[in-house]
Amino acid sequence: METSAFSYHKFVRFALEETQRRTDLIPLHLQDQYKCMKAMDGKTEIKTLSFRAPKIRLLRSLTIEGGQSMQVLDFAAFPEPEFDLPIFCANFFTGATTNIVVLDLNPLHDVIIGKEYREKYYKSLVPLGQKYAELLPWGDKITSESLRFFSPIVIWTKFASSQYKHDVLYSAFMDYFKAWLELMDQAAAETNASRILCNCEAQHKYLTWRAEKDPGHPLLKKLIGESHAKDLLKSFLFNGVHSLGSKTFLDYFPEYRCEDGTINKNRSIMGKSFGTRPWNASGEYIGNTLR
Ligand code: BLA
Repeated sequence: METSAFSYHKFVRFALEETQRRTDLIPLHLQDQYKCMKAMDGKTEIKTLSFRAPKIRLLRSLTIEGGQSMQVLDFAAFPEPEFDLPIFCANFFTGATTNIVVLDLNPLHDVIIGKEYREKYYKSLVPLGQKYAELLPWGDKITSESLRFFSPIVIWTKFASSQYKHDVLYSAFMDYFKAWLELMDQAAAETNASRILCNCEAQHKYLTWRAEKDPGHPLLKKLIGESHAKDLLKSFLFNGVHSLGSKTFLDYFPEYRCEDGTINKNRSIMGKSFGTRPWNASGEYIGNTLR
């Protein structure tokens, strides 16, 4: 019998300790006013942390603790633009009845058409992905727009809260994060200016997408109100969206343009697809063509 609510804090503690063992974490104090805040319901607690390190532009974590009814972890690590490293991404939503999980090393560059980037970073990690894809099976149909940001080793899963899969999730999180740190350790800084620019733009496109369309926004707005939520998204969660590039959401994703020039409020234009994992056991893309 579980008496106390499950918490994601140990995930954060593990990640910070593990990073500290390998590099120098420097606190960033971004959004210190949100370090620990209460949601408008007076109960739910939101905590944030942010750091940088020599190869890491931003490592940040957001946890939401709402007792038995809700636990959320949003943990990410973004490389400095001199590195084409993937973006570490852990988004775990635990509600009273269901869990929604995305765990991935989100690719900075194409892994669907070409094989260069895929082989550089994912080839050796495919067995790890296979192991957890069996334990945490493909979660249901997903939007094509999200899939574009996922790698061959993405863990996309949903499970009932009664299934108690959190131990498996914790070990997946630890293994994926250690794999990311290993890649970071080995990464050499790019010196070619046009490649650095290309990394910068790819990261900016990713930030622009998530700052506008992440599925957690409505809940965040409900918890802390629209203006705090927007501020948290742009200056904390997806920090860099205003500094790494100057293109707008509609420059990157023109298909979202409405006739009056505003951004289509829908999260997806293409709709949901991919009822099964569109990557084979060698990490090759086997889904239909993505735009
Ligand atoms: C749902 N979160 C989802 C879903 C995905 C993600 C794929 C399923 C809904 C869908 O099919 O679109 C996560 N999607 C991602 C990630 C990327 C992506 C990580 O494209 C990266 C590129 N989730 C959070 C936070 C909250 C949260 C911070 O990360 C809450 C504050 C909640 N996620 C949340 C909720 C849902 C969800 C409530 C269900 C929403 C719905 O189905 O409409």
